Amino acid sequence: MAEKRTIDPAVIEILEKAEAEGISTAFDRAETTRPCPIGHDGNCCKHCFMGPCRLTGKTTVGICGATLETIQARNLARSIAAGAAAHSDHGRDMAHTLIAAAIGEAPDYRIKDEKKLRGVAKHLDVETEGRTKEEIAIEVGKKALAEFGRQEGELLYVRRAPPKRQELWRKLGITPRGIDREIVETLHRTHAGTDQDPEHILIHSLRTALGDGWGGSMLSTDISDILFGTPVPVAARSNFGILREDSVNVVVHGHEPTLSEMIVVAAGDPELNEYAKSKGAKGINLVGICCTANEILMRQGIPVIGNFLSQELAIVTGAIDAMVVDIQCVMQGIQAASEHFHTKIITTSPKAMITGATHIEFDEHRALEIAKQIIKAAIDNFPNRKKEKVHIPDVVDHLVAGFSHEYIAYMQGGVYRESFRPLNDAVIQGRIRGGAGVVGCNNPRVPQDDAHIEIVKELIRNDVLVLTTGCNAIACAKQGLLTPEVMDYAGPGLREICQTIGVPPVLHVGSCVDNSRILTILTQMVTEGGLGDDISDLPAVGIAPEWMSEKALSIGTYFVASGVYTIFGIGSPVAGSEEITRMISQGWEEKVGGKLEFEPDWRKIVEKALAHIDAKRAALKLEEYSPTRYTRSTAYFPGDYTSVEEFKQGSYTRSLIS
Ligand code: MSK
Repeated sequence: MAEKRTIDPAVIEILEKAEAEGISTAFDRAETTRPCPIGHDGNCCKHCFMGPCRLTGKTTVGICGATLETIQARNLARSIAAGAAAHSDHGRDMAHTLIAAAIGEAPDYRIKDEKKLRGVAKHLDVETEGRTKEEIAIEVGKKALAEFGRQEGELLYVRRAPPKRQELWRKLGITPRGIDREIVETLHRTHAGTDQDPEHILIHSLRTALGDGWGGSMLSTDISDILFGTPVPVAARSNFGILREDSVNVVVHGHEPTLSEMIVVAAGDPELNEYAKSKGAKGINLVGICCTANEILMRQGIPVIGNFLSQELAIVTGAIDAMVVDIQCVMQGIQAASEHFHTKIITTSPKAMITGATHIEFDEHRALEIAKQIIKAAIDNFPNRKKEKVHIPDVVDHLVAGFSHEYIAYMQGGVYRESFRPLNDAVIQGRIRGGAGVVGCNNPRVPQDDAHIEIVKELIRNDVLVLTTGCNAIACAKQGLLTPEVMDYAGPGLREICQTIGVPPVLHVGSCVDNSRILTILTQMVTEGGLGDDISDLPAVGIAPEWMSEKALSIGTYFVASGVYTIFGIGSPVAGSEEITRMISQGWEEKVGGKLEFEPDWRKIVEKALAHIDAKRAALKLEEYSPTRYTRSTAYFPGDYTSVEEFKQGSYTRSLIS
């Protein structure tokens, strides 16, 4: 039943098409592939070849004597390190591109945001006085690269955190020394026969993840803004209805904006559009999936077809002439799906190939030339499209994206008085109850987008301002939650503030690496004053309703290490150990003020989030939040239910968007 697999009507239509045509998707495979219960709960160790050791039944230690807790800690630490590596390697490539652009070796790129460049230079101790932007950019790029390979001292960006947080990290010895160094040390510590103390292993995970959040990811965001522009609000469209029967449809999928930004330029090339016409198409229609979509959506308003679980289904429409992929979150299943149609899968990263796909390697030194070659390959494939195999669901949603932290500060005071004062005051007064970063992937173990949307709706209904990234942002886009119209459904206090400032109650702040923007926003709120002196004082939470990737674990861990209570949906990778579960929740909370929990029920996630926000408000001695204070009506609970009790009893039906 397609309806049980997703809440997205377009996905339902295409799932039915896939089923009718016998095409396997991740939704099918999730049903036929049962998770291994031992590995699922983190009870399996395969770090050496004496095993794999499965700790189940009477087996309580591995062959080497490793306890369940040590095995669990090793598994989790390795996942966090892999996630940190993925984000950070992305950041490293951005730094290389910046240098290449500045020295003239990547002539298709230029420094678009000089103001941001100068701001970043300051953070990296790069002199700006009397220097050209290219000179500054070269040194910024080199300093950024040095942060990856730094062996001693502290990452320079750590100074961007509130002073109290920095002190805490120093006291605990978890200030990251170098981005790569902490990742490598995790791999070393978790090698057979090295670090055998679970708490000791996991404290290093905090350090590794901090190297991602305040290092690799933050550098990636900053350099992307320098090269491609710092996002400002932009209107766009989403979902499958953005595909066009009469045009060459090119999908970009993956994560790095270096490629997708150049594909945007190539798709607008008049000669290539003429060439498309010569092949019988009306033009070139460029759309995105996953976070590369978020990158070009945030800066260019390029429409987004869907999130992680929509990638194979885009191909099943039969209307995609080329799917151009780079790194991360690209399912190998797209190749098998493409073999049922004319779709060309084009891999582009020197780090990532797919057997059977066409590889056109991207090189930033010849960026536009290669991007044009890719678009030409898509155009050449257009005549192979079989009309009778095409079905494009007529579903389109509208959205506003582009809320960089710079814009959020600007919108609260303009160029001369930009600040976080209005937002902080609204929180202090209780108009806004608190804030939530709702982020992360899709996971076919649960209905696509359901928890994403329900959680966001409940939060805004309860006057919680939502910052969204990644696949949650795309889920929100597809359900109309990124439009000003959604204001009617926000709680009265939040609505009042959003209307005054002129923003929706759900702010799209970017891609996975842009979760670092949320760290910056939290820091800006602390710096503004009135809400404590550390991130852990803020009435704020982090939520990843449908997480699946190791990157999500790294993000969650750096949020925790920064002082944020973070709740993941789906289930726990350490469910097999009560001790490790306690260590990363209460244990980490005692150390860093943030904790990591896994809660499959979205209703409980909302309850926990609101309870935490209220507890933080009480600790700050702010007025108790009252949903009725700023309204004369019952608008607090529009839709099908009228009270918190009704909501808690689960008698809620979806009415907000439909
Ligand atoms: S793309 S990491 S599925 S958010 Fe960044 Fe989406 Fe998760 Fe990938």
